[in-house]
Amino acid sequence: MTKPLFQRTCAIESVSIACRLAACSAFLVTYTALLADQPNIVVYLSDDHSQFDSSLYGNKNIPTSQFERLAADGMTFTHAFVASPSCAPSRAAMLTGLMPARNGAEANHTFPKPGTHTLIQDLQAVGYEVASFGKVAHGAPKQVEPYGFDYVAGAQRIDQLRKRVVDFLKDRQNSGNSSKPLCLFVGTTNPHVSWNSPTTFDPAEVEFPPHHLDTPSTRAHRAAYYQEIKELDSFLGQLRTIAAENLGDDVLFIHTSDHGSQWPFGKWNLYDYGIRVPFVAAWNGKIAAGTESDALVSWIDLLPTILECVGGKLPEGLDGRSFAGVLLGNRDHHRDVIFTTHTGDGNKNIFPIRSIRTREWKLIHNLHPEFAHTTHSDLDRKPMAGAYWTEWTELAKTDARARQIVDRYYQRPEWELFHVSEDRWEQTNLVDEPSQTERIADLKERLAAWLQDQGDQQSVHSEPRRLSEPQHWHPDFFGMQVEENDAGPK
Ligand SMILES: [Ca+2]
Repeated sequence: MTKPLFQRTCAIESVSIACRLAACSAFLVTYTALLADQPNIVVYLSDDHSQFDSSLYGNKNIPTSQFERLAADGMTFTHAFVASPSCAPSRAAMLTGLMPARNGAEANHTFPKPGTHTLIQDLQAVGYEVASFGKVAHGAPKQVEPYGFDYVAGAQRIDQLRKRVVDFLKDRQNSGNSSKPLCLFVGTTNPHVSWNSPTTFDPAEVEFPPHHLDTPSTRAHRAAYYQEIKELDSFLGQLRTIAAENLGDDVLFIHTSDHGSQWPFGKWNLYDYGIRVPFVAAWNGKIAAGTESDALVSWIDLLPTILECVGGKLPEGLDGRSFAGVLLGNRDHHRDVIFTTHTGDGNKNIFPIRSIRTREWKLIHNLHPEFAHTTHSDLDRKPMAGAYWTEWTELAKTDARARQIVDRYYQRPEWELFHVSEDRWEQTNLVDEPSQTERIADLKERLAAWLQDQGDQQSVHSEPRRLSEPQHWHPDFFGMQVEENDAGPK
C-alpha cells in the first residue's frame, strides 16, 4: 500500500534520523574505542643505510646492538624496500603512499605535485598530533610545509635532535597539551655523507662488499661510515628510553632507513644495496616479540600500515597497502613483487632505472644504457664522502679486477637479471642466459604493465653524460677538482 506523501516523508525522515543517530552512536563508540586503543607512535628514520650493513642483518663487522634489542622486542622484516633510492623521492613516496611517477617527486630534490594528498592528514583525522624532528620529509621549511605536520623542528646533529625531542615532549606534558595520541617522526642524517665524526673503528678491521675495492682510502672512509651507524644505533636506544619515559607503555616503535648507503652500487641504484633497508617494529602486546617476517613490503606501505593499526581510513587510489596483518601475526604474505624507480639527482646522476623484484629474482631496466652512470661520489670526490674514488680509478689502470668493477660502475647494459635469493650482491647478470628467456619475458611484461598503469613517462630530468663523450664523465677528464675540507651539506 502506498502511504500518503506526508507520512512517507516522515517515515523517511524518521529512518534518516535513526540512521544518523545510529551512525553517530557508532562513531562515538568507535572513536571512544580508538581513543582508548590508540598507541603513541615513534617512527625513527635513518638516512642512507643499507640493510646489509648492520649486525642485525648478519654483518657482525658492524655492531648494532640497539637494532638487535628492538628486534628482540618486535618483528624484523628481511625484505623491506624503498620506492626510490634517493632522499626526496623516497620520503615523498612514504608520506603520500604514492610511487614517484604518481606523486610527482621523481628526481632527487623534487617534491610532490601541489595539492597531493599526504597520509599525515589521515593520521590527524583519527585524532593524532603528528610531529617531525630532523630529516623526515626533505627540503627547506617551505617545501616541507605541504606535508601537513602539526609541528616541525629541524636538526642535523644527533645531540641537537635528542634535545629538541625531549624539550618538545616535556613542554607538551607541562602545558597540558598531551590529550591527543602522538605520532612522532624522528629522522637522523646518519649515515649520509659526509662521514666526519672521529671513528672508533680500526680501518684495518673493516670489511667490504665483494664489488668494492680494498684501498687505504676506502678503509678510512668505511671506518668513518661505521661510526655514523654506531651513533644512529646508539640514538635508537636513547629514543626508546625517551619514549618509555614520556609516552608510556603503549608505543608502536618503528625503525627504518630511506634507502641504501652512498657507496658504489648502493644509493641511486636499484640493486638491493640501494633499495633494501632495515625495518623493525615493536609494539608491546600487539607485535610478537623476537619474530621475523620475509614478507615483501615497501616504504609506500609504511603509513597505510600505521593507519590500519590505529583505526584510520585509507584514501582510495594509493599505491601503498597496509601490512598490519603481517605485523600483528594474522598473515605472512604481503606483496608478490616490489617495483622500484630511480630518475636521477641534479646534474651528477642522470641515469634513470626501473626494476621489478620478486622474492627470488630481479629484472633491472637501465632506460638509457648510452648514458654514463655517474654520481656525486665519483664526480665530486669530497673528503669522507667519495674521495676514495681517486684510488679506485688509479688502481683500475693496472689491476684487471679493479678495471672490471670501475667499468661496470660507469657502463650498464640495458637489462640486468639477477637471482637475488642466491646472489645478494647482484654480481652475475643472467640476462643473456637462454634458460631465463621465459622468466625475462614475464618480468618485462609485468614491469611494462605497471609502468603504463603508473603513467610513468620515464623522463630524463637533466642533460646526460653520454658514454660517447668521455670528456664529460671519464675520470681521466673530469671530477679531479676537490676542495679540501669542503664536504658539503647533508
Ligand atoms: Ca637519504
